[in-house]
Amino acid sequence: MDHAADAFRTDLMTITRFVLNEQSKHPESRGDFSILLSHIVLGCKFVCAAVNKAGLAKLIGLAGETNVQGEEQKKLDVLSNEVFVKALVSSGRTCILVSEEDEEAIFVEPSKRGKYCVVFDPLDGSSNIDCGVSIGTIFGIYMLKDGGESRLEDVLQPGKNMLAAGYCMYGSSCTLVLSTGSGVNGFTLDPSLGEFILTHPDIKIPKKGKIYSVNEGNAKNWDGPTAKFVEKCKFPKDGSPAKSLRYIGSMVADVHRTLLYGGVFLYPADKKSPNGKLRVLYEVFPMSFLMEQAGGQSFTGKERALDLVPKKIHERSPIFLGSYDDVEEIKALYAAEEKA
Ligand code: AFP
Repeated sequence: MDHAADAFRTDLMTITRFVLNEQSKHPESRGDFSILLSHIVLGCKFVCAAVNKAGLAKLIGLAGETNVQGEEQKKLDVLSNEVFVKALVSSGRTCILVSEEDEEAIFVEPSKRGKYCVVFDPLDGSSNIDCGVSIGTIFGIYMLKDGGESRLEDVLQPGKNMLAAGYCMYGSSCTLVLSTGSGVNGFTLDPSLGEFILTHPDIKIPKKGKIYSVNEGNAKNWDGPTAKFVEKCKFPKDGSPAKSLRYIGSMVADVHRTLLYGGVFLYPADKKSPNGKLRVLYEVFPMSFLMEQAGGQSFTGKERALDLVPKKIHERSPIFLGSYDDVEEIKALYAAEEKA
């Protein structure tokens, strides 16, 4: 990409224009999906502004709050959730919402009801807020199964049934990465315009990567295949160079780097957490959807992640996702263990 030329571009592909272009490929479309996405984009802009202000408010004590350790973090979690719930309900296009912040699913009242179900984590990685590390919003969208009454089963669908998934990363810039099922595109918020501009068209993850990303502090509790894979990353026996370790502890940031640079991100099962830590509906599924759409893979240790059928809305699953060849190696290690 020619960045110098880009800085003076006058023909900007905003996310709205991009989504409307996609919509025009489906003449039967009534624009409901585009409206829903525009409300998600609004939520992302709001949270981005709030995240940016949070640090400043703390620094100069503007928030009108006492500067108690952790208070800002809690507030931002709750605020982000409120913003997304309100933005989604007011779109008039949703029927069920599942948020990481709410124990129960939200069933939208009939007068505001639409046909889409949205699962989301409004502010993932929130333990990183206080030190200014990148955090993000993750979302996935399903269609109501049979168009009738909405039921919990409508959000307990395998990830492969998602119509779209994405995340917004609040980092050194605000980046929204989206897939509506035909590739992955990344948009960066131009604060002077207040618009997300297409900056990363058609993202493809490298087939093999040089980075592995995992919380190695859990290593003593890992199962055999995970331990073997990480050992191979550090001490390859085939003459290939060792992989570098990068771990932020904020899934959006770790997955974003993996998507752009290649490699593998894992949050495996361990003896203490047999199902891992990450939540199926609003962490594992959206990120797996994006990985596959970018040419990578996603695996739970047993199956393709997107084939999983969740039984509960806050269910967890182990996850290995990233470059095609790297995940293939992990799959081979699990297959070998099962055979043995
Ligand atoms: P928090 O929202 O509590 O910070 O958790 C973040 C997260 O769900 C995900 O974003 C990270 O990948 C993962 O947890 C990090 O977990 P560990 O701290 O156990 O490594």
